[in-house]
Amino acid sequence: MRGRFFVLEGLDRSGKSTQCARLVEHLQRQGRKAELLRFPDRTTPMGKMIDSYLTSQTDMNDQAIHLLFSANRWEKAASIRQKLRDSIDIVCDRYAFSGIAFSVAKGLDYQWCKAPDVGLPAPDQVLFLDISPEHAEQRGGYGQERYEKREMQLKVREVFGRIRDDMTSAQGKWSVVDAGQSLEAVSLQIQHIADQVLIVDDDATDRSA
Ligand code: T5A
Ligand code: NA
Repeated sequence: MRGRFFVLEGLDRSGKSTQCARLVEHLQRQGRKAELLRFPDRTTPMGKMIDSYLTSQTDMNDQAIHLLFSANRWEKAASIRQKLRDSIDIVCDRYAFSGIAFSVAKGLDYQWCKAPDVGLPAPDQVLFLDISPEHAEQRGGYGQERYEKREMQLKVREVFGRIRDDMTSAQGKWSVVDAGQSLEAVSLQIQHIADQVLIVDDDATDRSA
């Protein structure tokens, strides 16, 4: 059976990384092969350029950094498809939705931003961790990276809403999770949604966004 592709999205500090790790454990407890993936993947040569941009060590044109984020996903596209064929579930910390949301929030054109990611493997389920920027700010480590400013986060949240409204069923399902709850409560909500995805009999391979 084909692996399932889960994507966690949300504002900065909404708890994505914490919940991705927990979802991988939840899947593995059920005897499934599950692996964690994250974007940006800062370990590749392109990822290192992205990291340098996010930590404000270098500046880059808005279009150029947008394409770099997308290229960083394309680097992994073939391996994602292969893992899904090999019955490995993938839990992914951010994906193309973040790519669109942050660049559009900066002022780039929505359709232009969507184009470079067209054709990437499509997730089965997007879990959007929703939190107000005010609440996210109270969590540890906030404010160190480039986009961690309230005005920017408010715009990003708005664009995520537009992406959700635009999404077709072939591009995956989108569920909103209240990320302002306790760690445990958020995990339970995510696990419940994930379990629904596991029981759907879908052996289609190579679904594309
Ligand atoms: N970006 C990304 C683009 O512009 N284009 C793209 O294409 C992509 C892929 C870096 C930036 O890049 C942008 C978006 C980002 O601005 P990143 O590396 O994913 O992306 O970095 P962040 O999103 O900033 O990741 P964070 O680590 O800040 O946030 P997380 O993963 O959402 O949060 P997490 O799990 O690390 O938790 C943060 C803190 O809150 C606590 C945790 O213990 C931790 O201290 N916490 C909770 N506290 C109370 N209650 C809960 N329920 C909690 N859940 C977590
Ligand atoms: Na994170």
